[in-house]
Amino acid sequence: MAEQKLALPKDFFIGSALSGPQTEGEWNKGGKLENLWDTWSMENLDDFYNRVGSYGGNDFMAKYKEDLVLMKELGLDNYRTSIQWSRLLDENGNLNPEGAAWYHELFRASAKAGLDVFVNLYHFDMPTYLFRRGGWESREVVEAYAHYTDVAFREFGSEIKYWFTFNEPIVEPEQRYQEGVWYPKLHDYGRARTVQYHISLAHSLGVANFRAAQAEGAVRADAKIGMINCFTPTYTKENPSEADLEAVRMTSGINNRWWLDLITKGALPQDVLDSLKEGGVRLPVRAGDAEILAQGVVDWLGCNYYHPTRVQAPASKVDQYGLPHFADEYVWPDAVMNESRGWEIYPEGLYDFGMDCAKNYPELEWFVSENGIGIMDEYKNRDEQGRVIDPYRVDFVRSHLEAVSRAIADGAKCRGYHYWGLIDNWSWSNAFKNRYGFVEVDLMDGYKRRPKQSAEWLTKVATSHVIE
Ligand code: BGP
Repeated sequence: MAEQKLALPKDFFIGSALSGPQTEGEWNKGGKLENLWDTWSMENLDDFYNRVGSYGGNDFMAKYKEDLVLMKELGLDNYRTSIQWSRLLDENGNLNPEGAAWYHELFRASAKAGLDVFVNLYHFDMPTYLFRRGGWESREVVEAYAHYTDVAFREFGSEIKYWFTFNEPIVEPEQRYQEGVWYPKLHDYGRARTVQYHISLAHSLGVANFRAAQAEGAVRADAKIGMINCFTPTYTKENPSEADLEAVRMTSGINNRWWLDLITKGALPQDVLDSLKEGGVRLPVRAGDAEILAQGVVDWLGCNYYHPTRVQAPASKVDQYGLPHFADEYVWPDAVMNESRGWEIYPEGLYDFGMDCAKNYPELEWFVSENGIGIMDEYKNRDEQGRVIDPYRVDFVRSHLEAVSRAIADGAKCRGYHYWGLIDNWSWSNAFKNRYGFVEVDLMDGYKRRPKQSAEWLTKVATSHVIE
């Protein structure tokens, strides 16, 4: 007998996520100011794969009309993008009319194409002039972000229904301040936590501004505010020691619970704060902060899911700077890897996330806000018509959607799924190395779009809600 195919609820939405800095291009046109990606590209282009810097995105500002039609043709009803702070406001925090006009035009064209737009306000794109004033280490920048959100809510409040304060607020602390991967490439656990704390305040001020603008009628009455983070369900060895479980508690505490508590309870997890304090990490807490954080409760959540985290007790409890080190990586011998990206493929993690929410945050509605697979040298696998042949992409999405379907059946309040990068786009310092799209972007042919083989499968699933 043929195996029963799983299905997704009828009102479950399927769309795609993208971001302003990775797609728009025109980095210095229309009054757009430099952000850290532009600055890093200018300072050291060698840090970017094939020396492709931030400047071009995937040419979305030139191609958005055809891209929107393509999204719709492929069966999607909505997509997420982000407003670039460095495009919307000038250095004095005033509206840049050309930047505002672009986003109005994009939202108008999206509605015309029959697509709902989910708008995120910050996607790792710190304006450089604010970085020079301290970036997320500075309260002044937290205030500047709050002002930016207020301008955005009031400018686009009648057009947009789904708003998000941040994409993956855990990533800048880690990549820029802790792991030394992204500009300014620091290795400082304490400064990373300051950044994390300030982003939490910024998020909460943003939510407060949203509520105020909505109460005044400047934002649609049916609009919702959310946050998007990359959640990494955290596992350790079989038969773990107490110390291994402790490593899980703190790793998941910093990456996952910190944000889940903030957005559902308006407070940060006390056990995590206590452990940071014991480890000598001083957060820049001021009187009145608890009241600010209390305003951070959202209407729903986006979960970006790519891979789990596996940890074990650390060999040493301090790093080379004397700061606390809570966990070492655990290499699971059975892990299936996406070798191009170095990320484990583990669909069950999404099911576990759903069950964790159902148990510990039972009121919280959420959706999968990013999920996808980026593959290197994909252009080499083509059929006679020149189409990229990418069965692994179908396998990846199918297995993750199946995990979602099972989670929903078991009580998860998961409302939809956005694939990361329907159309290939610029991936930070990896540039165009790993391709995520169901649609290829040909860099040798004016960023031309060409659906890959997997696109047919996506359309079937998106329109039938049956996981083929
Ligand atoms: C997420 C980001 C996206 C996107 C994606 C893929 O962390 O929100 O911006 O880039 O990951 O990762 P990468 O581009 O690093 O391969």
